[in-house]
Amino acid sequence: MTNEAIRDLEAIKGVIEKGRHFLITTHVNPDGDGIGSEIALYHYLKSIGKKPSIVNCSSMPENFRYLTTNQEVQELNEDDSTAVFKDYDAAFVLDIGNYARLKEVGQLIEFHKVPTICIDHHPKEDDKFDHYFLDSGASATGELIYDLLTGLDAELTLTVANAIYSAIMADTGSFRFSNTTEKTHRIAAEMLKLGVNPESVWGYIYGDLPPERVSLQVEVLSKIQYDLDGKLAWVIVSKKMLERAGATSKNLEGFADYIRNIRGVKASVVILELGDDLTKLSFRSKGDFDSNLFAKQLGGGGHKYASGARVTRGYKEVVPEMLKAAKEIMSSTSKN
Ligand SMILES: [Mn+2]
Repeated sequence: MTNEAIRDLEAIKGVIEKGRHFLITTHVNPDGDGIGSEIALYHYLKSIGKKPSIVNCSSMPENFRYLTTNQEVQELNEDDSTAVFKDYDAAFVLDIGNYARLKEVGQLIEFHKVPTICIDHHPKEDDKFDHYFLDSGASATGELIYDLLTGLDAELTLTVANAIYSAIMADTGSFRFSNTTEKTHRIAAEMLKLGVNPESVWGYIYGDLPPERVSLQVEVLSKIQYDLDGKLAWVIVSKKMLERAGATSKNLEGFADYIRNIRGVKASVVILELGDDLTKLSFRSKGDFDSNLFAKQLGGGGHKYASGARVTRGYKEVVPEMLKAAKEIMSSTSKN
């Protein structure tokens, strides 16, 4: 698969120069890359006298709260959304992959015809945005924020550096996934030069596990099932399991990565019960197995080794569909 890159630097520069009040947003259930990228862009826009607002369609993940000093990251508030959205000169949409993952924020952007700029490292799915700064070869959206800011001759502060470094750390599995490149490390090195402390960043993100997460992990790991000669490992996480552990779905972050690491496993799936007719799937893979194709078979998408899908059917119905898709992908890849 070849990488796709569109960098409308001049157009984006023009939008920033002309406007003042900018919306910054990312996908539903934001991750470290989305949040770190938002914070970095927010502080840059502030530093040049603009008025940025970060508004997401879901709440802030606890383990990235250290990147904020006050209420920089807000969750969409239904009451004032109409009044506020009318005033935006443009919206920066980060790390999105698929427009539907913007949920209500996406609908408001469309309704109020806010000009849009997409900054992303997912493959381009459509032409929904006015401008793009997109490179599917970048390890993280944080890497593209770095490119954008340096392209705009921004002076990178320690606050911005921490946010960019955290975004990249989150999406590269702490610099170990296949998306990690020489450039990723060069950017990271520059962030360290600006004063980022890698040990404390890692500690904030991964070294502060809530006990309920660990309880959930114990149960989830005990329920892993194997198929396709041990090449597929999958697990159902029911609402009851979350309740028993006192955990929420946010505590599942990283589980699919962990299960992929089992010897002989080529693909892992975490199947989360969201409702009677709503199931979320997280896919991870390695080698030839394409997670993006896997997710697409179930109406989702993502990257080659990490993807996801939300299906409007109960998990009992989804499991056989998932197994069928896995089998098809496995047999077509083993032929190559
Ligand atoms: Mn990302």
